[in-house]
Amino acid sequence: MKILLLSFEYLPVKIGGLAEAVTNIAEGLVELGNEVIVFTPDHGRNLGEPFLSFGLSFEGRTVEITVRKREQNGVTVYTLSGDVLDTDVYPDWETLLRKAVLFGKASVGLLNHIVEAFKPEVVHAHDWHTVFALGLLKKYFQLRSVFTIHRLNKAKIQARYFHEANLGELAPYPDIDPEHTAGYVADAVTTVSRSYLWEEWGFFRNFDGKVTHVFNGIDCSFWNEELLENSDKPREERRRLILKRFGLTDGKAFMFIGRFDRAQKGVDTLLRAIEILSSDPAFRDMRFIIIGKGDSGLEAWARAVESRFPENVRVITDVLPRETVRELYGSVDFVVIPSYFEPFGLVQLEAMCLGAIPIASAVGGLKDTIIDINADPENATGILVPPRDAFALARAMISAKELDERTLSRLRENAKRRARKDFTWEKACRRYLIVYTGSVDKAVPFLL
Ligand code: NHF
Repeated sequence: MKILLLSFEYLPVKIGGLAEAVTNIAEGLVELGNEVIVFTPDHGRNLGEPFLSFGLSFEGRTVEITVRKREQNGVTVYTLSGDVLDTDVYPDWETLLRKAVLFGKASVGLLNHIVEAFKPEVVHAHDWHTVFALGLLKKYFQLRSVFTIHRLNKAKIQARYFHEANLGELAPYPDIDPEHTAGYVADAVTTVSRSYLWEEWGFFRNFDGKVTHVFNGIDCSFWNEELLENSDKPREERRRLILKRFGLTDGKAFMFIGRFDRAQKGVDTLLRAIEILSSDPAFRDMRFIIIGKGDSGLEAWARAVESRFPENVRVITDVLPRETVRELYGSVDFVVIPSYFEPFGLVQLEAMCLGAIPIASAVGGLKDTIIDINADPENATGILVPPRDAFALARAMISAKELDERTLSRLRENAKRRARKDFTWEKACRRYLIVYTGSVDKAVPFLL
Protein backbone atom coordinates (compact mmCIF):
# COMPACT_ATOMS: atom_id res chain seq x y z
CA MET A 1 0.00 0.00 0.00
CA LYS A 2 1.15 3.59 -0.66
CA ILE A 3 0.89 5.55 2.59
CA LEU A 4 1.51 9.22 3.43
CA LEU A 5 2.10 10.14 7.09
CA LEU A 6 1.79 13.71 8.38
CA SER A 7 3.41 14.65 11.67
CA PHE A 8 5.13 17.58 13.41
CA GLU A 9 7.66 15.22 15.03
CA TYR A 10 9.73 12.57 13.29
CA LEU A 11 13.02 11.18 14.61
CA PRO A 12 15.62 12.60 15.10
CA VAL A 13 13.30 15.56 15.84
CA LYS A 14 11.76 14.59 19.16
CA ILE A 15 9.97 16.55 21.84
CA GLY A 16 7.69 13.86 23.27
CA GLY A 17 6.38 10.35 22.61
CA LEU A 18 4.88 11.45 19.28
CA ALA A 19 8.24 11.20 17.47
CA GLU A 20 8.89 7.63 18.66
CA ALA A 21 5.36 6.57 17.80
CA VAL A 22 5.18 8.02 14.27
CA THR A 23 8.70 6.87 13.35
CA ASN A 24 8.02 3.34 14.55
CA ILE A 25 4.71 3.25 12.69
CA ALA A 26 6.38 4.41 9.45
CA GLU A 27 9.23 1.91 9.71
CA GLY A 28 6.93 -0.91 10.82
CA LEU A 29 4.69 -0.32 7.80
CA VAL A 30 7.72 -0.49 5.51
CA GLU A 31 8.77 -3.78 7.11
CA LEU A 32 5.34 -5.14 6.28
CA GLY A 33 5.98 -4.37 2.60
CA ASN A 34 4.32 -0.95 2.22
CA GLU A 35 5.65 2.21 0.58
CA VAL A 36 5.70 5.02 3.14
CA ILE A 37 6.41 8.72 2.74
CA VAL A 38 6.33 11.32 5.51
CA PHE A 39 5.68 15.07 5.34
CA THR A 40 7.00 16.99 8.35
CA PRO A 41 8.20 20.58 8.95
CA ASP A 42 11.97 21.04 8.80
CA HIS A 43 11.98 23.10 12.05
CA GLY A 44 15.21 24.78 10.89
CA ARG A 45 17.21 21.53 11.00
CA ASN A 46 18.09 21.24 7.28
CA LEU A 47 17.74 17.47 7.28
CA GLY A 48 18.14 15.75 3.91
CA GLU A 49 19.06 16.93 0.40
CA PRO A 50 17.28 19.82 -1.35
CA PHE A 51 14.53 18.32 -3.54
CA LEU A 52 12.12 21.05 -4.60
CA SER A 53 11.37 24.77 -4.23
CA PHE A 54 8.17 26.64 -4.98
CA GLY A 55 6.36 29.80 -3.97
CA LEU A 56 2.96 30.05 -2.34
CA SER A 57 0.73 32.78 -1.07
CA PHE A 58 0.60 33.04 2.72
CA GLU A 59 -0.85 35.91 4.79
CA GLY A 60 -0.99 38.13 1.71
CA ARG A 61 2.65 37.70 0.70
CA THR A 62 4.74 35.21 -1.24
CA VAL A 63 6.60 32.63 0.77
CA GLU A 64 9.34 30.48 -0.73
CA ILE A 65 9.10 26.83 0.32
CA THR A 66 12.07 24.46 0.15
CA VAL A 67 11.55 20.73 0.44
CA ARG A 68 14.35 18.39 1.49
CA LYS A 69 14.23 14.65 1.02
CA ARG A 70 15.96 11.77 2.78
CA GLU A 71 15.66 8.01 3.00
CA GLN A 72 15.63 6.82 6.61
CA ASN A 73 15.30 3.09 7.30
CA GLY A 74 13.25 2.54 4.17
CA VAL A 75 10.97 5.56 4.72
CA THR A 76 11.09 8.59 2.39
CA VAL A 77 10.98 11.67 4.61
CA TYR A 78 10.19 15.06 3.07
CA THR A 79 10.90 18.05 5.31
CA LEU A 80 9.23 21.35 4.47
CA SER A 81 10.95 24.62 5.23
CA GLY A 82 10.46 28.34 4.69
CA ASP A 83 9.25 31.19 6.93
CA VAL A 84 7.61 29.90 10.17
CA LEU A 85 8.27 26.27 9.20
CA ASP A 86 11.84 26.90 10.39
CA THR A 87 11.00 27.88 13.98
CA ASP A 88 11.40 25.60 17.03
CA VAL A 89 9.16 22.55 16.81
CA TYR A 90 6.48 24.13 19.03
CA PRO A 91 6.96 27.92 19.10
CA ASP A 92 4.55 30.30 20.87
CA TRP A 93 0.84 29.53 20.28
CA GLU A 94 0.20 32.19 17.63
CA THR A 95 3.28 31.20 15.61
CA LEU A 96 2.41 27.52 15.99
CA LEU A 97 -1.02 28.13 14.45
CA ARG A 98 0.53 30.00 11.52
CA LYS A 99 3.08 27.21 11.17
CA ALA A 100 0.33 24.58 11.04
CA VAL A 101 -1.43 26.56 8.28
CA LEU A 102 1.76 27.01 6.25
CA PHE A 103 2.57 23.32 6.68
CA GLY A 104 -0.85 22.52 5.20
CA LYS A 105 -0.41 24.79 2.18
CA ALA A 106 3.16 23.60 1.57
CA SER A 107 2.00 19.96 1.75
CA VAL A 108 -0.36 20.61 -1.17
CA GLY A 109 2.51 22.11 -3.21
CA LEU A 110 4.66 19.07 -2.51
CA LEU A 111 2.00 16.47 -3.27
CA ASN A 112 1.07 18.33 -6.46
CA HIS A 113 4.66 17.83 -7.56
CA ILE A 114 4.98 14.11 -6.72
CA VAL A 115 1.42 12.86 -7.13
CA GLU A 116 1.89 11.38 -10.59
CA ALA A 117 4.77 9.28 -9.35
CA PHE A 118 3.33 8.55 -5.91
CA LYS A 119 -0.40 8.84 -5.31
CA PRO A 120 -1.01 7.82 -1.69
CA GLU A 121 -3.87 5.38 -1.11
CA VAL A 122 -4.24 6.75 2.39
CA VAL A 123 -3.09 9.82 4.31
CA HIS A 124 -2.54 9.24 8.01
CA ALA A 125 -2.38 12.48 10.05
CA HIS A 126 -1.07 12.64 13.62
CA ASP A 127 -2.29 15.14 16.22
CA TRP A 128 -4.03 18.47 15.66
CA HIS A 129 -1.06 20.34 14.11
CA THR A 130 -1.71 18.43 10.88
CA VAL A 131 -5.38 19.46 10.61
CA PHE A 132 -4.84 21.96 7.77
CA ALA A 133 -2.61 19.56 5.81
CA LEU A 134 -5.19 16.81 6.25
CA GLY A 135 -8.10 19.04 5.23
CA LEU A 136 -6.26 20.40 2.16
CA LEU A 137 -4.94 17.04 0.94
CA LYS A 138 -8.41 15.59 1.27
CA LYS A 139 -9.89 18.57 -0.58
CA TYR A 140 -7.46 18.59 -3.50
CA PHE A 141 -6.66 14.88 -3.85
CA GLN A 142 -9.72 13.11 -2.36
CA LEU A 143 -7.49 10.77 -0.36
CA ARG A 144 -8.84 8.26 2.11
CA SER A 145 -7.74 9.61 5.47
CA VAL A 146 -7.09 8.55 9.04
CA PHE A 147 -6.61 10.92 11.97
CA THR A 148 -4.80 9.66 15.08
CA ILE A 149 -4.88 11.42 18.41
CA HIS A 150 -1.81 10.81 20.56
CA ARG A 151 -2.91 13.33 23.18
CA LEU A 152 -5.94 15.60 23.09
CA ASN A 153 -5.05 19.27 23.17
CA LYS A 154 -8.59 20.62 23.65
CA ALA A 155 -7.91 24.16 22.49
CA LYS A 156 -10.05 26.30 20.20
CA ILE A 157 -8.65 28.46 17.44
CA GLN A 158 -10.10 31.34 15.45
CA ALA A 159 -11.82 30.58 12.15
CA ARG A 160 -9.47 32.97 10.34
CA TYR A 161 -6.74 30.31 10.35
CA PHE A 162 -9.02 28.05 8.32
CA HIS A 163 -9.75 30.91 5.93
CA GLU A 164 -6.02 31.57 5.54
CA ALA A 165 -5.61 27.85 4.76
CA ASN A 166 -8.29 28.09 2.05
CA LEU A 167 -10.50 25.84 4.15
CA GLY A 168 -13.22 28.36 5.02
CA GLU A 169 -15.85 25.67 4.39
CA LEU A 170 -14.61 23.86 7.54
CA ALA A 171 -15.02 26.93 9.76
CA PRO A 172 -18.67 27.95 10.06
CA TYR A 173 -18.22 29.33 13.63
CA PRO A 174 -15.85 31.99 15.03
CA ASP A 175 -14.00 29.49 17.27
CA ILE A 176 -13.10 26.05 16.00
CA ASP A 177 -11.70 23.00 17.75
CA PRO A 178 -9.07 21.74 15.27
CA GLU A 179 -9.15 18.20 16.67
CA HIS A 180 -12.86 18.10 16.11
CA THR A 181 -12.41 19.37 12.55
CA ALA A 182 -9.71 16.79 11.77
CA GLY A 183 -11.95 14.04 13.15
CA TYR A 184 -14.85 15.33 11.05
CA VAL A 185 -12.76 15.38 7.87
CA ALA A 186 -11.14 11.95 8.36
CA ASP A 187 -12.65 8.65 7.25
CA ALA A 188 -11.42 6.99 10.45
CA VAL A 189 -10.34 8.35 13.83
CA THR A 190 -8.02 6.44 16.12
CA THR A 191 -6.31 6.92 19.44
CA VAL A 192 -3.48 5.07 21.12
CA SER A 193 -5.26 3.01 23.80
CA ARG A 194 -8.70 1.62 24.46
CA SER A 195 -9.03 3.14 27.94
CA TYR A 196 -8.07 6.62 26.76
CA LEU A 197 -10.73 6.38 24.06
CA TRP A 198 -13.46 5.64 26.61
CA GLU A 199 -12.12 8.13 29.18
CA GLU A 200 -12.40 10.79 26.47
CA TRP A 201 -15.65 9.50 24.98
CA GLY A 202 -17.07 13.01 25.43
CA PHE A 203 -14.81 13.95 22.53
CA PHE A 204 -14.68 10.70 20.56
CA ARG A 205 -18.47 10.27 20.56
CA ASN A 206 -18.57 13.02 17.95
CA PHE A 207 -17.13 10.47 15.54
CA ASP A 208 -19.13 7.47 16.77
CA GLY A 209 -19.13 4.98 13.90
CA LYS A 210 -15.60 5.63 12.68
CA VAL A 211 -13.58 5.53 15.90
CA THR A 212 -11.30 2.81 17.17
CA HIS A 213 -8.07 2.36 19.11
CA VAL A 214 -4.68 1.13 17.92
CA PHE A 215 -2.24 0.46 20.75
CA ASN A 216 1.27 1.80 20.38
CA GLY A 217 4.17 -0.58 20.71
CA ILE A 218 7.59 -0.69 22.31
CA ASP A 219 10.90 -1.52 20.71
CA CYS A 220 12.65 -3.69 23.29
CA SER A 221 15.81 -3.95 21.15
CA PHE A 222 17.25 -0.84 22.79
CA TRP A 223 15.49 -1.34 26.14
CA ASN A 224 17.24 -4.65 26.56
CA GLU A 225 18.87 -6.19 29.62
CA GLU A 226 21.69 -7.70 27.59
CA LEU A 227 22.90 -4.21 26.68
CA LEU A 228 23.32 -3.05 30.29
CA GLU A 229 26.80 -2.01 31.43
CA ASN A 230 26.41 -4.37 34.36
CA SER A 231 24.45 -7.09 32.60
CA ASP A 232 26.70 -9.77 34.10
CA LYS A 233 25.85 -8.75 37.68
CA PRO A 234 22.78 -9.82 39.65
CA ARG A 235 20.01 -7.25 39.92
CA GLU A 236 20.63 -6.42 43.62
CA GLU A 237 24.24 -5.68 42.80
CA ARG A 238 23.22 -3.45 39.91
CA ARG A 239 20.86 -1.60 42.25
CA ARG A 240 23.57 -1.08 44.84
CA LEU A 241 25.92 0.28 42.16
CA ILE A 242 23.43 2.65 40.57
CA LEU A 243 22.29 4.03 43.93
CA LYS A 244 25.93 4.60 44.86
CA ARG A 245 26.45 6.42 41.55
CA PHE A 246 23.71 8.83 42.60
CA GLY A 247 25.11 9.18 46.12
CA LEU A 248 22.67 6.90 47.95
CA THR A 249 23.19 3.78 50.03
CA ASP A 250 21.35 0.57 49.18
CA GLY A 251 17.59 0.21 49.74
CA LYS A 252 14.41 -0.59 47.80
CA ALA A 253 14.68 1.71 44.80
CA PHE A 254 11.76 3.63 43.28
CA MET A 255 12.25 5.82 40.24
CA PHE A 256 10.20 8.53 38.52
CA ILE A 257 11.08 9.88 35.09
CA GLY A 258 9.01 12.49 33.28
CA ARG A 259 8.03 16.08 32.85
CA PHE A 260 7.43 18.10 36.01
CA ASP A 261 4.04 19.49 35.01
CA ARG A 262 0.78 20.11 36.80
CA ALA A 263 -1.52 18.79 34.10
CA GLN A 264 -0.46 15.21 33.37
CA LYS A 265 2.56 13.46 34.82
CA GLY A 266 1.65 13.70 38.52
CA VAL A 267 5.08 14.25 40.10
CA ASP A 268 3.21 16.28 42.75
CA THR A 269 1.31 13.15 43.80
CA LEU A 270 4.63 11.32 44.21
CA LEU A 271 6.24 14.14 46.24
CA ARG A 272 3.22 14.22 48.52
CA ALA A 273 3.33 10.41 48.86
CA ILE A 274 7.01 10.60 49.88
CA GLU A 275 6.13 13.19 52.54
CA ILE A 276 3.39 10.89 53.82
CA LEU A 277 5.75 7.89 53.83
CA SER A 278 8.49 9.73 55.67
CA SER A 279 6.79 9.12 59.02
CA ASP A 280 6.53 5.37 58.40
CA PRO A 281 9.33 3.09 59.72
CA ALA A 282 9.49 1.42 56.26
CA PHE A 283 10.74 4.72 54.81
CA ARG A 284 14.24 4.14 56.21
CA ASP A 285 14.87 1.42 53.61
CA MET A 286 13.29 3.23 50.66
CA ARG A 287 15.19 5.18 47.99
CA PHE A 288 13.66 7.53 45.43
CA ILE A 289 15.35 8.72 42.26
CA ILE A 290 13.29 11.51 40.68
CA ILE A 291 14.34 12.53 37.18
CA GLY A 292 12.79 15.37 35.21
CA LYS A 293 12.30 19.09 34.98
CA GLY A 294 9.70 21.67 34.05
CA ASP A 295 7.44 23.70 36.34
CA SER A 296 9.69 25.76 38.65
CA GLY A 297 7.35 25.35 41.64
CA LEU A 298 7.47 21.58 41.29
CA GLU A 299 11.25 21.62 40.86
CA ALA A 300 11.54 23.65 44.08
CA TRP A 301 9.22 21.24 45.90
CA ALA A 302 11.28 18.25 44.69
CA ARG A 303 14.50 19.95 45.85
CA ALA A 304 12.93 20.69 49.24
CA VAL A 305 11.94 17.02 49.64
CA GLU A 306 15.47 16.01 48.64
CA SER A 307 17.07 18.28 51.21
CA ARG A 308 14.69 17.13 53.96
CA PHE A 309 15.46 13.47 53.21
CA PRO A 310 18.98 13.43 51.75
CA GLU A 311 19.49 9.74 52.61
CA ASN A 312 16.35 8.69 50.71
CA VAL A 313 15.72 11.07 47.83
CA ARG A 314 17.77 12.17 44.83
CA VAL A 315 16.42 14.68 42.31
CA ILE A 316 18.04 14.90 38.88
CA THR A 317 17.04 17.79 36.64
CA ASP A 318 19.71 17.15 33.96
CA VAL A 319 18.72 15.33 30.80
CA LEU A 320 20.29 11.89 31.19
CA PRO A 321 21.67 9.92 28.22
CA ARG A 322 19.31 7.13 27.14
CA GLU A 323 21.97 4.58 28.13
CA THR A 324 21.94 5.87 31.73
CA VAL A 325 18.15 5.70 31.81
CA ARG A 326 18.42 2.12 30.55
CA GLU A 327 20.90 1.31 33.32
CA LEU A 328 18.45 2.77 35.85
CA TYR A 329 15.48 0.77 34.54
CA GLY A 330 17.64 -2.35 34.65
CA SER A 331 18.70 -1.74 38.26
CA VAL A 332 15.88 -0.13 40.28
CA ASP A 333 13.06 -2.22 41.75
CA PHE A 334 10.06 -0.05 40.80
CA VAL A 335 9.15 2.73 38.41
CA VAL A 336 6.41 5.06 39.64
CA ILE A 337 4.07 6.57 37.01
CA PRO A 338 1.50 8.71 38.86
CA SER A 339 -0.03 10.34 35.72
CA TYR A 340 -3.45 11.99 35.91
CA PHE A 341 -4.09 10.72 32.40
CA GLU A 342 -1.94 8.91 29.86
CA PRO A 343 -3.06 8.24 26.29
CA PHE A 344 -0.60 5.35 26.02
CA GLY A 345 2.62 6.06 27.95
CA LEU A 346 6.06 4.76 27.13
CA VAL A 347 7.81 4.69 30.50
CA GLN A 348 5.85 1.71 31.83
CA LEU A 349 6.80 -0.42 28.82
CA GLU A 350 10.44 0.69 28.77
CA ALA A 351 10.58 -0.26 32.46
CA MET A 352 8.81 -3.58 31.82
CA CYS A 353 11.35 -4.49 29.08
CA LEU A 354 14.09 -4.10 31.67
CA GLY A 355 12.44 -5.69 34.67
CA ALA A 356 11.56 -2.57 36.68
CA ILE A 357 8.06 -3.12 38.05
CA PRO A 358 5.62 -0.28 37.29
CA ILE A 359 3.48 1.25 40.03
CA ALA A 360 1.10 3.37 37.99
CA SER A 361 -2.19 5.25 37.94
CA ALA A 362 -5.06 3.15 36.62
CA VAL A 363 -5.66 5.41 33.62
CA GLY A 364 -5.45 5.24 29.82
CA GLY A 365 -2.67 3.16 28.31
CA LEU A 366 -1.21 2.45 31.76
CA LYS A 367 -4.35 0.55 32.68
CA ASP A 368 -4.33 -1.34 29.37
CA THR A 369 -0.67 -2.39 29.47
CA ILE A 370 -0.21 -3.16 33.18
CA ILE A 371 -1.96 -6.16 34.73
CA ASP A 372 -2.56 -5.30 38.39
CA ILE A 373 -1.25 -7.61 41.13
CA ASN A 374 -4.52 -7.41 43.04
CA ALA A 375 -6.70 -8.13 40.02
CA ASP A 376 -4.72 -11.08 38.64
CA PRO A 377 -1.81 -12.16 40.88
CA GLU A 378 -0.65 -14.96 38.55
CA ASN A 379 -0.33 -12.85 35.38
CA ALA A 380 0.37 -9.51 37.06
CA THR A 381 2.96 -7.17 35.56
CA GLY A 382 2.72 -4.32 38.06
CA ILE A 383 0.61 -2.39 40.53
CA LEU A 384 -2.24 -0.01 39.65
CA VAL A 385 -3.41 2.80 41.94
CA PRO A 386 -6.12 5.45 41.61
CA PRO A 387 -4.78 8.71 40.10
CA ARG A 388 -4.27 11.88 42.20
CA ASP A 389 -4.34 9.87 45.45
CA ALA A 390 -1.07 10.31 47.35
CA PHE A 391 -2.23 8.11 50.25
CA ALA A 392 -3.08 5.23 47.91
CA LEU A 393 0.29 5.63 46.18
CA ALA A 394 2.11 5.69 49.53
CA ARG A 395 0.29 2.50 50.62
CA ALA A 396 1.09 0.81 47.28
CA MET A 397 4.78 1.67 47.62
CA ILE A 398 4.88 0.18 51.13
CA SER A 399 3.22 -3.03 50.00
CA ALA A 400 5.54 -3.15 46.97
CA LYS A 401 8.51 -2.88 49.31
CA GLU A 402 7.23 -5.88 51.30
CA LEU A 403 6.83 -8.20 48.27
CA ASP A 404 8.94 -11.37 48.51
CA GLU A 405 11.62 -12.24 45.96
CA ARG A 406 9.52 -14.95 44.28
CA THR A 407 6.62 -12.60 43.63
CA LEU A 408 8.97 -9.89 42.40
CA SER A 409 10.65 -12.16 39.90
CA ARG A 410 7.26 -13.45 38.66
CA LEU A 411 6.10 -9.86 38.10
CA ARG A 412 9.33 -9.09 36.27
CA GLU A 413 9.14 -12.09 33.98
CA ASN A 414 5.45 -11.50 33.22
CA ALA A 415 6.19 -7.85 32.46
CA LYS A 416 9.07 -8.61 30.12
CA ARG A 417 6.97 -11.16 28.26
CA ARG A 418 4.02 -8.80 27.95
CA ALA A 419 6.14 -5.90 26.68
CA ARG A 420 7.92 -8.07 24.12
CA LYS A 421 4.94 -10.06 22.83
CA ASP A 422 1.74 -8.10 23.32
CA PHE A 423 2.85 -4.55 22.48
CA THR A 424 5.00 -4.75 19.39
CA TRP A 425 5.05 -2.13 16.66
CA GLU A 426 4.39 -4.90 14.18
CA LYS A 427 1.04 -5.55 15.87
CA ALA A 428 0.25 -1.83 15.82
CA CYS A 429 1.10 -1.57 12.11
CA ARG A 430 -0.94 -4.63 11.14
CA ARG A 431 -3.93 -3.02 12.84
CA TYR A 432 -3.33 0.35 11.14
CA LEU A 433 -3.38 -1.46 7.80
CA ILE A 434 -6.82 -2.80 8.67
CA VAL A 435 -7.89 0.70 9.67
CA TYR A 436 -6.63 2.01 6.31
CA THR A 437 -8.76 -0.46 4.41
CA GLY A 438 -11.81 0.32 6.53
CA SER A 439 -12.40 -3.19 7.83
CA VAL A 440 -11.42 -2.61 11.46
CA ASP A 441 -13.69 -3.22 14.49
CA LYS A 442 -15.11 -0.02 16.01
CA ALA A 443 -15.66 1.42 19.50
CA VAL A 444 -19.41 0.94 20.02
CA PRO A 445 -20.92 2.57 23.14
CA PHE A 446 -23.82 0.12 23.57
CA LEU A 447 -21.66 -3.01 23.36
CA LEU A 448 -20.39 -4.03 26.81
O1 NHF B 1 2.54 7.42 24.43
C1 NHF B 1 2.68 8.58 21.70
C2 NHF B 1 2.50 9.35 23.01
C3 NHF B 1 1.80 8.56 24.11
O2 NHF B 1 0.92 8.76 26.36
C4 NHF B 1 1.71 9.39 25.39
C5 NHF B 1 1.33 10.80 25.15
C6 NHF B 1 1.65 11.41 23.82
O3 NHF B 1 0.86 11.52 26.04
O4 NHF B 1 1.47 8.08 21.21
O5 NHF B 1 1.77 10.50 22.72
